[in-house]
Amino acid sequence: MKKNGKGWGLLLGLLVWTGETLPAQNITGVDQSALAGERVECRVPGHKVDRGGWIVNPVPHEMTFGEGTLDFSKGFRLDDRRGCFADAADFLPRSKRGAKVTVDFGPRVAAACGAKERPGAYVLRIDGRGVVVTGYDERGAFYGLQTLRQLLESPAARLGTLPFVTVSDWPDMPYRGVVEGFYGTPWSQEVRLSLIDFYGRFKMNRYVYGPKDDPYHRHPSWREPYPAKEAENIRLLVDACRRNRVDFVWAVHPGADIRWNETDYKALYDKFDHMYELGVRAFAIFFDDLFGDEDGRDPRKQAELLNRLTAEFVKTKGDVAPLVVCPTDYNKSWANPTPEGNLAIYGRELDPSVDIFWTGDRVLGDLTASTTEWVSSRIARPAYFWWNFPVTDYQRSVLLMGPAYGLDTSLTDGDVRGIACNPMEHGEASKVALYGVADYTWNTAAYNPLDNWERGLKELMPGAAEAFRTFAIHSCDADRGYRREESWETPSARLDAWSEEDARKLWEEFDRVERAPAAIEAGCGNPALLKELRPWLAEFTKLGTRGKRALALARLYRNGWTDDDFRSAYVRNLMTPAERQAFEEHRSGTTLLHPVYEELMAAMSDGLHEPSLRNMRAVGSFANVQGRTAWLDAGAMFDNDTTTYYSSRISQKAGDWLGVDLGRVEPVREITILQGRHSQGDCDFFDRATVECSPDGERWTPLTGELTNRYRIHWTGDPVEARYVRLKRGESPRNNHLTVRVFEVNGSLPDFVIGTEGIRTAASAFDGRLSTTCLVQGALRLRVPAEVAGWTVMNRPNGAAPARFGQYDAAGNLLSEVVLDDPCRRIARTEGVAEVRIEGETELFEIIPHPAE
Ligand code: LOG
Repeated sequence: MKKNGKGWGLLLGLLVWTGETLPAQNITGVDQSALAGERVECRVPGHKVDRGGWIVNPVPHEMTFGEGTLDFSKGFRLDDRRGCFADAADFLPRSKRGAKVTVDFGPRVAAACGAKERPGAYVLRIDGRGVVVTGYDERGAFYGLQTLRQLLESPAARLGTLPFVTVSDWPDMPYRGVVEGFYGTPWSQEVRLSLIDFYGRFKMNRYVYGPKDDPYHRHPSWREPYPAKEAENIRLLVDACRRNRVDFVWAVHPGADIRWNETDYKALYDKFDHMYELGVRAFAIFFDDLFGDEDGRDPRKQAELLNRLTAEFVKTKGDVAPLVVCPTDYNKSWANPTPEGNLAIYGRELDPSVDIFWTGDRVLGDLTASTTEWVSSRIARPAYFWWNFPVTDYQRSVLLMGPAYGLDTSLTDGDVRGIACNPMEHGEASKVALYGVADYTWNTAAYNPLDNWERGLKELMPGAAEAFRTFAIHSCDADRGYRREESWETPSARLDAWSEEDARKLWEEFDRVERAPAAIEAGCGNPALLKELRPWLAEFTKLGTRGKRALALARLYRNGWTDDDFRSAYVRNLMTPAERQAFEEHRSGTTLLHPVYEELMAAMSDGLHEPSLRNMRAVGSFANVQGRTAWLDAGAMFDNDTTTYYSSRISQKAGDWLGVDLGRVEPVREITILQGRHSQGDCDFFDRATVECSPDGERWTPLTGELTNRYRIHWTGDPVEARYVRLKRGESPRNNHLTVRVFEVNGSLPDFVIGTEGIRTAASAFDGRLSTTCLVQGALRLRVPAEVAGWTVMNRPNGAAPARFGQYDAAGNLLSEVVLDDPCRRIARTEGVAEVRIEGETELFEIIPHPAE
């Protein structure tokens, strides 16, 4: 491959940010003013806090450090007064001569040391005599031990001493934990066990088991007992929960096919009994997501069932927790607000012991004072908040690794019973969010989302915390649904609002992005977590690489470099359809990093446009038609793909039109237009429209009469000499947007294309869009009109066997041949050529036939 000195310099520039000023070349069309890029404001509440090396999560309510330290270099001697913490205290290195650790609980001892009179409260005292953990109850003592464990695991404990300290602590909300309530692959037994330990370690106390894809939880098999193996697994989960002082709540979802009769009551009772036999002591019934006219939706019948089970099952057994129900109206946007609504009926008729789930103002929503007030005034009790975060079942292509925020810190247990957090199907990765939920529900007023997130990342991946943070900060938003802050520390970059400083920072961030996955692979230390992250990490590296390159290219471009070496490097940095698909399946950087790449590449493609025989461009009355990034959108009308479309993004009005500029006058024989995002009842179209054409963009001739309510418009007729074709809006009260999927003139292909054997999406090679490709596995044949002086061919060379560009005479003799082994080739016309053939295998981004001067 031919490379001159300039080319090497350019390629080096793609690898490192040299910091040197580039020599300006012929600067064209780029605004050179050094404006700052747009900055992203972080709206995550909170700030990082220096905790002096002593990290305890949830953050304790009261923690008072004294003078002095306790030496534990000889280990510990456990005095387990009630004999129930041998397991829970196994983190203590034991020795007879070690420091004494006394663990006890009960209202009497708790009162003596000033512990709060509240379930789960404890006091932990460390002084010269040793360590004393006193719980108000058994769980309180267990929590005190968790605090002790975390102090020992804290960075500051590496010196072999603990500080003299008194911790007085208690949970604010009675329910703290998780609902496994998502659609998709339920967690594996290993992940569930690992999570249950995690709940215990961070003082969460509830695991509601209700995976939508467990057939024994829902239809068809909710009535049937679990088969032996699954039953044994549940038993093991219950045991693990008991060890971790977590209530295992088994949920059933019978609504889709339940009949309100004795047979089904009995079936449910027996299923509960079967679960009771497996050790389950807490139950929930879900009536969410019933969208038809199922009998199961009836709130009165639901309340009757819960009341009867409360009386006949819960109270009779004596050791079963109050039931929990998820109503059919589980969020405000779907709820009937009236006294006849589901919630008000529960408020009046449902046994007051029963807890009621609520997801907020929407399915995916914040926990706010207004939503808790709204619901509790109807259900006549505080709701149990089902938080649909970080669940991703509505957008499985992302991981939500950002801070847990959107939780009002002024709420108390009088407003809300607590949180059941609905996580991702990726249980290990969900621990970042759970670390936050644990903290919020325990010490609500002091909850500091950003600080919690910083601590959580270190807790979960101490061996690669920085790299994990880089991955997490760019993996926060799903791009739809529950919108989250993402990439808030990274400046953006735009070609027309360039800041050298921001561009450098962004380049450095892309560099960290590129390197983070390797660091995570090396330092993660949790194989199960790594397994979940891996598909995203693979894409993350690639995102970093192409982002760096796009920035380096943009910098050169701004200095006027658009020569063939530049074009080659540019084409190399385009994504193939396969790469795009892989990215779409495992996305990160959806709000900033990837859009920066897309926009820079799109903006540069404008400058790489060359005079072509066929340069289809969208034209129209809407401002975004000619806009830089919208050019990509408008181009979607020419890409032969009916799933992509141009959208005006603003209301249509009198006089609007949209059309195509063919670049030269051609005989127009056929026009196909597809309006709307789809052809069934979409409102984003001109419901009255006329097709017109023009040789100069000024004098227009109608080709059709006024067409009414037509999504698909097809015109053929005697050829008309025209350069412009447009769809013009007729008079209509409609003010929707306009979307157009297809705008084809003379078929999707230019008239000089004469053969497309073994070619997929040939139009993409002529659509003026470098982001679309045409797959060649055969021969693409082009006629060579007299006015063609040569071609630019942009392709992704097939490394092993590059395609060939052959020029043939009228008799079919090969006159010249060029091997397409460089992404950008400029080829001159050979004397006597009549036809061009591109043969072999390649992905063509664009072929541009140049008209002679
Ligand atoms: C489902 C839930 C799902 C979530 C997020 C509830 C009560 N039910 O819209 O299973 O994981 O949304 O997609 C839900 O939230 N329904």
